[in-house]
Amino acid sequence: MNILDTFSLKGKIALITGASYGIGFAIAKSYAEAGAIICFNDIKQELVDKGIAAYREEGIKAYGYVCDVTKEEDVKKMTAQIETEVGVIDILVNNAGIIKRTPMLEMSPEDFRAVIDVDLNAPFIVSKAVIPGMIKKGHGKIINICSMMSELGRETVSAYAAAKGGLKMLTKNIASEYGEFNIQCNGIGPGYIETPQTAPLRVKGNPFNDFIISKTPAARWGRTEDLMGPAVFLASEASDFVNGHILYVDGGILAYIGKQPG
Ligand code: NAP
Ligand code: GCO
Repeated sequence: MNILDTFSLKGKIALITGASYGIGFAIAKSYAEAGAIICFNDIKQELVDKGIAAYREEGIKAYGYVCDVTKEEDVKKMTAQIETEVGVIDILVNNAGIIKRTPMLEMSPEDFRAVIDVDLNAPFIVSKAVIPGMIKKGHGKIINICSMMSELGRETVSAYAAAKGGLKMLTKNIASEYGEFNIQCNGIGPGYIETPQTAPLRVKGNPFNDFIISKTPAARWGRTEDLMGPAVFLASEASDFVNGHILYVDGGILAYIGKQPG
């Protein structure tokens, strides 16, 4: 087999959570280009409809589902619907996520819990719903969208960092527990990427914008396109012996102390 064939996702059924736009949409697009059948969800019907239209504009017939990934019954129903309408899921990307930027002492336990619920509990819930089908099929790929905050902290993102740090370890645990069933579970740790989630950080004059550029050897914000190749690699046979790994796609932030003054 030609080495490039091992990167093909032809005929694979992929579920990308929270993928009406942003990073999830870009990953879904790359999977479609690699031959996969795309399933995605969002919380609101209007967003699912917008997502289906956006995929159609890219020439992709995507299957969209309204589902709050924090609700196990919703997730079980969506998984069963996909298995009936499309087929058993081969590739799961736990992408759906939220962030609340509040100094910890001002953050309510409810807000802290809300972030943990979407960013950590939901990947557990969705993976739990999808793994049995992967075991029956004899293979599966789970990719968890981690973060720089799986490794680093910063002011105002205590809940998000706790969730993404936990997601790194959940990734390693799923890899450990289900590797024997030919299921590989890995993470992607995006750097600072231009999406709606980081839009507040990129507004003109926000010093954080220049700070991130000074901390990134690539000297730029990441683009969702930068994640497409790594995501295809981790979803394909090319990574069948990669398991429990977090692949940081960050332009070098984690390797760099930051631009020297002067
Ligand atoms: P985004 O633009 O805010 O999109 C997040 C998506 O998740 C939206 O479609 C959102 O739907 C959906 N979502 C949120 N809560 C949900 C729930 N309970 N059930 C179902 N869907 C839900 O975020 P993004 O920047 O694309 O980030 C995607 C993932 O990458 C997140 O896990 C984020 O933590 C991670 N990440 C982002 C960056 C970055 O720099 N952007 C870097 C590292 C990691 P609604 O629109 O309905 O809320
Ligand atoms: C923030 C940003 C980051 C990015 C990303 C970095 O407020 O620091 O939102 O958390 O979203 O997770 O990898």
